[in-house]
Amino acid sequence: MKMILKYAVCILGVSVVTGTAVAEHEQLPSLVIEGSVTRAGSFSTAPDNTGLKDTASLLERVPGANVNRNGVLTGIAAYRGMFGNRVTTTIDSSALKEAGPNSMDPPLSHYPAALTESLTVHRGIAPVSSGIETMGGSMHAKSRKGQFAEGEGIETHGVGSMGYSSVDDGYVGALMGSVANKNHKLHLSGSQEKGGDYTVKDGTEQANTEYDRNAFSGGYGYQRDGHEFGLNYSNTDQGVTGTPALPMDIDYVRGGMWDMHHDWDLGHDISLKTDVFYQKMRHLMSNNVLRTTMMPMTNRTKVEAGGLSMALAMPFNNGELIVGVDGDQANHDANSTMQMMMGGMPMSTATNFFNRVERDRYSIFTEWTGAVSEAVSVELGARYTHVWSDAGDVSTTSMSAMANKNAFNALDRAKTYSMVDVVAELQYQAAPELDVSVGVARKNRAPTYQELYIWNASKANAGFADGKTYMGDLGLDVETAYQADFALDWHTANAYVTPAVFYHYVENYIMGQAVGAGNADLKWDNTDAQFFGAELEAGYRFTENLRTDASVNYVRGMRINDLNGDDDLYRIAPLNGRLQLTYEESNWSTSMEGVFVADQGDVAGYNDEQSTKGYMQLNLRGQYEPYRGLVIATGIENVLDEQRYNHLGGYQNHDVTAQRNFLPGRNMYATLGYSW
Ligand SMILES: [Cu+2]
Repeated sequence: MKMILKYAVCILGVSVVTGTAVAEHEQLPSLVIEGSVTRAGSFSTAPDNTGLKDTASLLERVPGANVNRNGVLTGIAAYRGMFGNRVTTTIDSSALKEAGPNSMDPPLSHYPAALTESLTVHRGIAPVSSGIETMGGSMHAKSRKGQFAEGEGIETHGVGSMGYSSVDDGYVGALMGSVANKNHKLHLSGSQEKGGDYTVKDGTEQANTEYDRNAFSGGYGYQRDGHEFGLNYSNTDQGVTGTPALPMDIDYVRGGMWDMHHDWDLGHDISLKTDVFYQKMRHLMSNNVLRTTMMPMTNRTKVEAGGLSMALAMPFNNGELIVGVDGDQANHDANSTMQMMMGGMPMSTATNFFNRVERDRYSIFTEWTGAVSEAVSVELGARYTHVWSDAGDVSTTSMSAMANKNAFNALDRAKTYSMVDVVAELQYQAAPELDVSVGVARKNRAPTYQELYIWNASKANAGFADGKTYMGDLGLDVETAYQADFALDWHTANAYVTPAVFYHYVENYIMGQAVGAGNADLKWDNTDAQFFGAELEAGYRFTENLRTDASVNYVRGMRINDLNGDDDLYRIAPLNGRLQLTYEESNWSTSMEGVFVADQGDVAGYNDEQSTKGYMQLNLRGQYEPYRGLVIATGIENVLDEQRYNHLGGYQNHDVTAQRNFLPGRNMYATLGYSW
């Protein structure tokens, strides 16, 4: 649990490693948090041994990234002020879909942190090759799958870990093992996490934060003569888990995903990469599984989805040319029930809210990356995407929803969108220790099914958690962002400084507006918006054993042509930073980490977003490796046990007039990990 961010900076294929990153990584396999800024501008982190539950939590350590936290296991990825469906998240190269319409199960909740090998975030403007609809960024999680044998015989590898956290009386246990020779590999893994409501200062509990998740996965891999093939199945079985920022909690999310990969080396530096996935998941949520209510509601949902990506890479004109096709299809259904007292009589209604909703994407792209001179390299990409979506007729037994139902069923709901994304990035090695990168792009996103097809006031709005009811709009246009990004990367053997600034202008930005909302508070509508901000990371190694690392993130999101000066966008992270001091010896290390979060007063007026106070947090961590592969770690988070709120954490019981959800109080954790 080295809390340092390690930098492997690659310039035109030459790796310059700052500090002792490589040596230590070999010593503590997959247990260090590591960051790498590469030429293509991606940042990778790996779960450490701090007993992290949610892979999305790692994003809080990625420059420019953050997490909209609706529950302990419900972390929605945010990057530079954009979140949810604007940010592409893949799991093992699969564009996993959420089972529910309120993003209770965002893609990163599919795999527990203990079984995640790495999370890679493309910094700045995401390449077109990194996914469909990457307007707000692109990130990729990779699960642990063991490894092929390097020699002739049979090798077994694995990772086992267990951890305990005091703040929620929670435990996590995970085991992954693989048996392989150099051609065949079998792997199997399983994990269990369970915990209660976490406590805030003085032992008060934050309601609706208990969690329960089991996961297992297994697969087969094959490699020989230029082929690498893998077939995997992963299963999620999440039980009763709180999402205090949302109107309901999770009863369950169950189901699995199949994914298949084939990398084919055709010789002459030509390769063909194929990824296929299929998923089927069911989900039940209700407002009385963890809360008490006079009006019990449930929502039963399911998703069935699949996708295919193929990318052919070949040498072209001093660089590499990739030509690819991607496509996926997703089908969503949601059925809700509601009970209430009408004139002293219990009454219940059933509503088929989303019926055979489908959203399909077909996309082709080409991207060239290469050197145009000794010091300058370029990435040029273009992608064309066609999105088709439709929704079946809905039904309801609720009298008050009848008119909206009839109106919706009478409409033509099939929609098509065509989008062209273009990216140009330039990397310039201005000096041996200074890299400059400049990027411009045009990126798009088509409306989601929730934005199109919510036909009666609903809070199931892809995890917005703003306490408002929303209405969809079949007339929505595609969002188009014009993006510019500028970053410097200065690094020597003992120091690094990497400032970055960006500006995005978004045409037809989709957000809630009060105009024409019918029986809802807000209706999705197009407007224009801008995002700008900066990130800075810096680090310095004082001695062989002592180093410091720091980061600062700032982002502002504003509406253009705002009404009455209400120009701030919703759920934008406050100014925040981290400062770490790390002391490390060959088999032990300790670190002190300060987290700084400023007040957030730039809040949205249209949905009554509340401002938050800033805070500081102190974390102390230590770890010891008594012998190779065995790591014992312990630490105290929020040492001063301060009571504070997460601006991105939503409101208590989804009530915008209530306080925000508390962040956990003082937490002592201990973990034991063994890898072989
Ligand atoms: Cu849900």
